[in-house]
Amino acid sequence: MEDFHLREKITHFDHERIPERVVHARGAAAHGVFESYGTAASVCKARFLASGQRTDVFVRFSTVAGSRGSADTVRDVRGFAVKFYTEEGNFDLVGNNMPVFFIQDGIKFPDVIHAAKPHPDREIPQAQTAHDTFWDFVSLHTEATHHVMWAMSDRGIPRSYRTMEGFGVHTFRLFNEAGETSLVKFHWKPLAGVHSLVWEEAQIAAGCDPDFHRRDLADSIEAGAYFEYDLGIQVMPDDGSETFHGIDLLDPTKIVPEELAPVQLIGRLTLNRNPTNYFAETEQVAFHTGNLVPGIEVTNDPLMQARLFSYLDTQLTRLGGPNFTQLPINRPHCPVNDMLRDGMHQSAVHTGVAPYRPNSLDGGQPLLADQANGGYVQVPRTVRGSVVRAAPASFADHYSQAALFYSSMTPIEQAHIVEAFTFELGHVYEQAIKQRELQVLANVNTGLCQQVAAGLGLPAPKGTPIENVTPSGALSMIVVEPGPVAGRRVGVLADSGSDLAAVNALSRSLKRAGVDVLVIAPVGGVLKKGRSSVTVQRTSLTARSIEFDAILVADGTTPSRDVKTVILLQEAYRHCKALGAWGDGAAGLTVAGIALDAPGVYVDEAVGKPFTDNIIRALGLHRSWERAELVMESAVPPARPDRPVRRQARSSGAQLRTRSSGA
Ligand code: HDE
Repeated sequence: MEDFHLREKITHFDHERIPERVVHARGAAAHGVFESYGTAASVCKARFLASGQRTDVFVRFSTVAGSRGSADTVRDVRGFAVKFYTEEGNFDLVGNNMPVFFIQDGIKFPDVIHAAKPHPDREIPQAQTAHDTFWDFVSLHTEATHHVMWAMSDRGIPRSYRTMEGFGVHTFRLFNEAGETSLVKFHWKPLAGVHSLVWEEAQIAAGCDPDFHRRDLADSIEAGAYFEYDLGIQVMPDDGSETFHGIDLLDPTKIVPEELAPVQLIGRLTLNRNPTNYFAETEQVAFHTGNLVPGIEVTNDPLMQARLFSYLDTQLTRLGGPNFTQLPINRPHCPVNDMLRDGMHQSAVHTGVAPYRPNSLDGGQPLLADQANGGYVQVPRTVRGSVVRAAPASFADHYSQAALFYSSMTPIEQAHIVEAFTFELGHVYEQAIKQRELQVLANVNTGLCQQVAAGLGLPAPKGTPIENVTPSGALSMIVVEPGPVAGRRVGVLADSGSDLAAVNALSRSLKRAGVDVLVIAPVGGVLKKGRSSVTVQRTSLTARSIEFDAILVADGTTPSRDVKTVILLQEAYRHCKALGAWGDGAAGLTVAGIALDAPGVYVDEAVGKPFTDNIIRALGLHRSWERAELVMESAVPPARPDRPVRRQARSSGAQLRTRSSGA
């Protein structure tokens, strides 16, 4: 014990942990910059929204239910929390990747979270809602219905943080220099488009690479492939009614369809720097919905009001006292002159003798934070009515927007929703809970209820779904025109017999479009042929289909019967990803049982412009959804080991060319 080095080291080690966040414990973050277009200046006086302003930001993405070590790709809501270090102080936009919430009143937050978290007796299941307590709660608490539709949709399993929308959820009140107010909803629109995983990929990733999203964020930024989003606002008049087209703007279970109030873009967020230290930055960052700057106010949404209390309060336990705002990641990037003093972990050395106001001893400093001194002052407004614990009548509508959401989905997205409900309820033990949730679904959409009931083997109850819902096209994630491809990843199967010059040429031309090419070979090392060589980045043992948006087989590659390679190709096929080959590489697809004329399969003679154009177009469409029907017909494409595998002779392009190459 006299060895004080030992004692210091062990003592410090003993106290290295702090409590994880009670929700959103699992997260990953990045630094970046926000550049304002100036287009919001007419509705908001916040200086960081003036034209051309550049503001430092720190963004933390998260899942909600899982603990800090849980997997990234579980079905869950994703947090999208942005801290703007503006010259007027910090503005935190603490949003999610879904525009609505489970509850209308903050007092119910512990209820919904307790229901979603693992069962208190066995502490299982981790990071998922496929269990009795969650469905018990939401089937009884029908205001969650709209949010549950989002969570069961593909939005619950994003492909990447890069391809995820963000929403402020609540309605905010903005005001301009003249003091004119507007009601506003915030949106983040990813430049890479909105895309998700398919459920099987999410499950595979949770096992093979639980850091799937975190790795993607860090690797991409390191490679200079930054994540970009536009910030947009829907602007509604602040006419005293706090409604818009009959939608209660203070109800966080409701959206305003973009067709009614278009999203106007006001600035660009670019995530361009990884944190230096996970604990110091990502873990210790403390977001707070009350971090607002002049020009931005909250509204009387009862969910938001409760958040204003919770985000400050929770840090007292998590970060050990009231001075967490002084931590480097939380500290505003502008001067701070407040009268908060002392307390645990005080790191500021305050000067002066008069931390009170009014004072004469410190020259009257700090000044009153009023309008004249650039302080934060709310726009006055009149409030009338009785104070009661009750929800307004409009909050009683729990189904109309759930129905709107479901009817806005394409058939494949609806099929995924049916599958998700059936999967989740299939994990519920209590029959009464399943039946109750089916009753909820019956009030949303009869077809949805019937299909889920059929999957569960239960009778479909009758409900009273709202007829004649007007769908909102903006809610679907399926694109008909190819979107951007930067940040996508293509795997190329090759070996020492492959045409490596073509692999390099392909790699170069896809790289120009921002697409990364990784070579997958039977074993690691460097492949050499003639004067060409390529470095192997994945082997048949380390490659899993989940990390690739397309998989190609190089000309000259020996068709592999190796089960890992066959699974790699078949998974990509099942997940409707682009597949392709050039030259006799096509035999590699055939041996895996993949029909060369299936949708989204691109075969050509050589790596030329038509081939790379096809691949880029396919990546831009994200998936070849036309294949989904074939996949459903035969869950696994029939492998044909009985057929002798012959290396295909170089055949004419006409024979091999695929549909979308123009044949
Ligand atoms: Fe949160 N939420 N929340 N929340 N929330 C937290 O704050 C809370 C809500 C959201 O990356 C906690 O610092 C209550 C809505 C994100 O660090 C806690 C209510 C939305 C993050 C908390 C809500 C969110 C949090 C846990 C209902 C979307 C992660 C640790 C009244 C608009 C921030 C912490 C990060 C984190 C409370 C509802 C988003 C306990 C009481 C609605 C993205 O304070």
